[in-house]
Amino acid sequence: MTTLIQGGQVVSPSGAITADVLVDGETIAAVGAPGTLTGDETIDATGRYVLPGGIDAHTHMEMPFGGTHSVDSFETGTIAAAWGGTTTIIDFAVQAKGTSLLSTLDKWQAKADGSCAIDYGFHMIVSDVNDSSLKEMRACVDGGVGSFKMFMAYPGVFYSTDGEILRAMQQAREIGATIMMHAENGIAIDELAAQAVAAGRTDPVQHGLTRPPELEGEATSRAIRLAQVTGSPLYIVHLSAAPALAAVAEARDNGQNVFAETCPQYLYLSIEDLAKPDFEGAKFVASPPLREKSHQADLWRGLRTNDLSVVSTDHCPFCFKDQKELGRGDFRAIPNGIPGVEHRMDLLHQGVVAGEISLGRWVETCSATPARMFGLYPRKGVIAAGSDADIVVYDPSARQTLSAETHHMNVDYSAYEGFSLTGKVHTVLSRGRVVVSPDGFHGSPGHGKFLSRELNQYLN
Ligand code: DUC
Ligand code: ZN
Ligand code: ZN
Ligand code: ZN
Repeated sequence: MTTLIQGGQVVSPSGAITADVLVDGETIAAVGAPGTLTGDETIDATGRYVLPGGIDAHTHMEMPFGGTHSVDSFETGTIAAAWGGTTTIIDFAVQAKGTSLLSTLDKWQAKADGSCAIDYGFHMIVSDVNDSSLKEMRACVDGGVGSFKMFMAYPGVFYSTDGEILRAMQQAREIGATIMMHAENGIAIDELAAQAVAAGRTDPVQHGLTRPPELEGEATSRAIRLAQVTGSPLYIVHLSAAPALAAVAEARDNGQNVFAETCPQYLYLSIEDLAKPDFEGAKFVASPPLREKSHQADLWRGLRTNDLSVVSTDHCPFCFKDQKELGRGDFRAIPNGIPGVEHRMDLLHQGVVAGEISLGRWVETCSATPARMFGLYPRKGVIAAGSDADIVVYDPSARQTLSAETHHMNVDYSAYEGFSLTGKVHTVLSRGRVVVSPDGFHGSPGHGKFLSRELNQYLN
């Protein structure tokens, strides 16, 4: 069975061209001038964009955190992703201290296998650096998991010392893997947070005030120096603040293999949301925290200059009612995370509408670059003959209002409640199958396949 996507503007990092796209089975058979191809069925894309499916390289489905777990399962989370034009997620397998990387990977594979509505891969969170974990990193790479997240925050939980980070980076350098870093100085932050609680300052906004931008900048610089000494590629996750961006830009100017992502929440939300009364600020607790609005212009500039090369969501949903509640009276116990996997493509499209980024840059940061960064290109991230038919037909002029009433994520609030947006997903194909159309969802759990990834395709 072939499907012709007709008359749309096919968007790539270099811009848009009017072209028809022929899908045959699970892959793209041809991209041709309008009217030159025929198919058994057609999808009318006139007046719409035709995009490579979004790749969200940072999600947390069913993630254990602070005695609870994020509320989207691999099933509900990937269905929500599909609704929003994301056709691949890369989630994180989380090593618990005292356990092995390979058993961790097995555990996460078992959660995702048969549950995902779209294709998925994994990064590995390394929280126990020892000889056997370091050795297992190579087996992870061989199993298609070539990126390892470490934490400079959360002492006693995920935290690694500089020495441990150094050892993991030496191994990453050896095997060609990329170290992903949560760069916040957790030792200093925990002290500031303890001081706040001791002084009776326990509201959600304290989460932001005790994690200042300077301590993200400091940790980012330190991670960059450790990467420089070891020669390891480094990818800074969820970059939120101007000092961290400055450190990344300097390292990149020096030719170091340093990359960074930001997330929609840092572009659109701020510490003012964290300061909302009646504990509502808890909805916006994530780490790094939401910043003063003044950082947003820097982040948009970073997206234009490629010092920020990827936009991911860090989707990590906790319900307001029964989970965020855990931190009433002590902000340190609020589970860290904001839901967002469904709205990344739409929110970044607002940047196109506002003239912050180009159409090509939208597709590049949300699909093409994450594909290359995490070894999925050209199978994913591009509309070209031979690539998987992961395709989004996007209506750039449709209007929508975001709300927990209408979203598909399994969480009881929206961080973007009432946001009025221009642009909306029209049709989504996942490996050739129409999973979303204007009349609803047509996918199924288990359609999504595990993606064994190559190494970072940007390494020099
Ligand atoms: N970092 C993440 O990337 N996700 C959830 C919590 C955190 O600190
Ligand atoms: Zn993190
Ligand atoms: Zn995360
Ligand atoms: Zn709940």
